[in-house]
Amino acid sequence: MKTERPVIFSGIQPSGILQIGNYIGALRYFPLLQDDNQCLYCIVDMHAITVRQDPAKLRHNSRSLAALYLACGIDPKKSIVYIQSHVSAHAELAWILNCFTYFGELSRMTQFKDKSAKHADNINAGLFTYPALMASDILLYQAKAVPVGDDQKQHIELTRDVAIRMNNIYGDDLFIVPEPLIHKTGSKVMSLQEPTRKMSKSDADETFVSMLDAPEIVKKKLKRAVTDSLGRVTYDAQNQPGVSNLLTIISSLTNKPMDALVASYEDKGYGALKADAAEAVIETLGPIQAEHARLMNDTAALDAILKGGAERANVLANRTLDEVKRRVGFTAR
Ligand code: AQP
Repeated sequence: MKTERPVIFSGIQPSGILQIGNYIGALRYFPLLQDDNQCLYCIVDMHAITVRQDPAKLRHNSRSLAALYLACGIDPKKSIVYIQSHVSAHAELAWILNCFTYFGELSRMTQFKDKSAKHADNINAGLFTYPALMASDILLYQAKAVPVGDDQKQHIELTRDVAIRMNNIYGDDLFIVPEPLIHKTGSKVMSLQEPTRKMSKSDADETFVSMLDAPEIVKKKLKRAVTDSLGRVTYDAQNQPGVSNLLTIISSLTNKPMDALVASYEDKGYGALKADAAEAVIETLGPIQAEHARLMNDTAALDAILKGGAERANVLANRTLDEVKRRVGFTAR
C-alpha cells in the first residue's frame, strides 16, 4: 500500500471515559499531525473487551470517545476516524501476526502482567495476544509513526520486531516498520492517589481526572491528590512523585517550562500547586467538554462520520491484508 503522505495511526480504548493522562500523553498531539500526514484515529473497541465491559456502556463510550476525538480538534475531513470493529481486516491480520509472535515475547509484556494481576479472575487469551492485535492495527495501514504514551512503547517495539521478522521472510516491502512518537513531558501521568503508578481510566474514580469531570469534581480530586510531607515544591519524580506529577500536569497543559514553573512556587505550598493544577485542567477541558456535549446531541451526524471513516479505512486496510495473504501463501478467492 502506498500513500502519498506518511501515515500516522493511533487508537484509544473505549474502556471508560478518558482520563487526563490519555489526553496529555497522546490525544493532544493527534490534531497537530493531521495537516502533514494521513492520520487514522481509531476507537479500539476490540482491545477494550480484553477486560469485561458492560455492552451498553461500551457502545456509549465508543461514541463518546469519537466525540472527544472531534472535540479535541481532529477533523474528519483530514483524518480517518473510525471504530476498530467496523474494519474486519484488523482481526484477520491479527490472526496471521499471532502466528509470527512468540509466546515468550507476549509473556514479557508489562501491560499483560499488570492487567493479569488486576483481573486475576479473567486472564483470557485476548489479554495475552493484545499486542498482536495492536501490531495489526498499525501495520495494516503501513503507519510510519504512532503517537502514544510511555506505557505503549513496549507494544510498539514488539510491533517493530514482528514487522521486521515478516519482512525478512516475505520481502522487505511487506510492512513499513513504525516508530513510536513519545513526547518527553507528560508521557506518563501518574495516579492521583498512588503517584508511583500510572493513571488509568479503568481504575477507581478518585485516582484520575476524567476528561468529562465537572470543574467542581476536578478541584475536589486534585485537592485530595496524594503529595508528601516534605513541604517543598521541586521536580523529583523519585522522592516527590505526587508533587512532580502535579507539576507535570501543569507544565504539559500550560506549556510552561518545568524550571520556570518550579521557581514560581518558591514561596508557595502544596495548596497553591493543587489549585493551579485544577485551574490548568479546567481551562483545558472547558471548551472540549462544551464541544463534546454538542456532538453527543447529534449522534446521527457522529455515526455518519464513523461510517465514512470505516469505509475509507477498509479500503486501505484490505490492500495490505490482501498482499499479506498472498505472500504467506493463501489461495486467492
Ligand atoms: N497515565 C498516562 N499518561 C500518559 N499517557 C497515557 N496513556 C494512557 N495512560 C496514560 C496513553 O493514552 C493512549 C490510550 O491508551 P489506551 O486507552 O489505549 O490504553 P491504556 O494505555 O491502557 O490507557 P488506560 O487509561 O490505562 O486504559 P485502561 O485503564 O483501559 O487500561 C495510549 O497512547 C497510552 O499510552
